[in-house]
Amino acid sequence: MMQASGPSREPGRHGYFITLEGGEGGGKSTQARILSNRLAGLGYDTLLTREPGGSPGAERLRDVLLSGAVAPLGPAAEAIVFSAARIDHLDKTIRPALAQGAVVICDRFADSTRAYQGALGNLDPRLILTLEAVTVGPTRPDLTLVLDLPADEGLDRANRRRTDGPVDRFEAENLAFHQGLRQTFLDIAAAEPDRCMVIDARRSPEDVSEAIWAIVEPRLKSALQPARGLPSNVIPLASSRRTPEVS
Ligand code: Z5A
Repeated sequence: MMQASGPSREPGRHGYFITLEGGEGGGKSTQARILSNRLAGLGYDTLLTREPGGSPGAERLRDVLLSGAVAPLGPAAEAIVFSAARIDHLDKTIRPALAQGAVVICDRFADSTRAYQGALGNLDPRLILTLEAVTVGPTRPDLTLVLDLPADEGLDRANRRRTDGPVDRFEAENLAFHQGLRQTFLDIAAAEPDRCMVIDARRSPEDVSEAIWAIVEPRLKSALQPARGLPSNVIPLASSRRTPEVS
């Protein structure tokens, strides 16, 4: 069990919160898995999770969102449903794990709402900021890894991965949408350079994972130190867990 240090952390957060973001097919799920396995191998408590989803209630909303059933209601409605899923995910999965000292690795999070529904959906930024304040509050990621590659390469990868299933609601958008998405994630990273690191995702999975490790390792070392003792109400976690949906 590790314990977080640092002056400006969320009260009760003893772990470390890492999110992976970016456009389609950038390798987020692949890299989230590699990072989680690497950290678990080093003895870190890790929790690998994803959005939309990551808790039973949020997984049900995931099915609805990716089916496209909410799309006709417009981007504001979609942003609200993604946020509803996030509330459940944070309450049931992320915050308890952070309170217990885990490294939480989440495949997509609130930056995806900013990008997909906010920028690409032309929503008033004040709505996105308000939703984020209500849903995420102080549980902001410590580190966000933005996996960046040209939109056409990402779509090619996603197409190759798909065997015979249908495209989901977002994969079905055109190339211009995905190019705008890439730029939006780069803009988010530029606006928050302390939190966000952009990774060139055109390289091999092994090279990308080494680039990620070079960023994560020193940050974790300075943020987490061995716990001196756990409060009596904290149950130590197994060394590595995944929300069932990403197992
Ligand atoms: N969404 C939203 O609109 N608002 C929100 O608030 C949130 C989400 C949270 C979730 O879809 C959708 O919800 C998503 C945004 C929207 N849009 N879409 N579509 P999802 O969870 O089903 O999938 P995704 O998050 O979009 O994942 P992805 O972009 O499709 O893939 P990825 O995770 O980035 O990549 P991957 O699955 O690891 O790899 C893709 C393929 O490339 C696979 O065959 C790999 O073997 C291959 N790969 C991976 N890395 C490499 C490298 N380095 N080289 C070559 N090939 C590679």
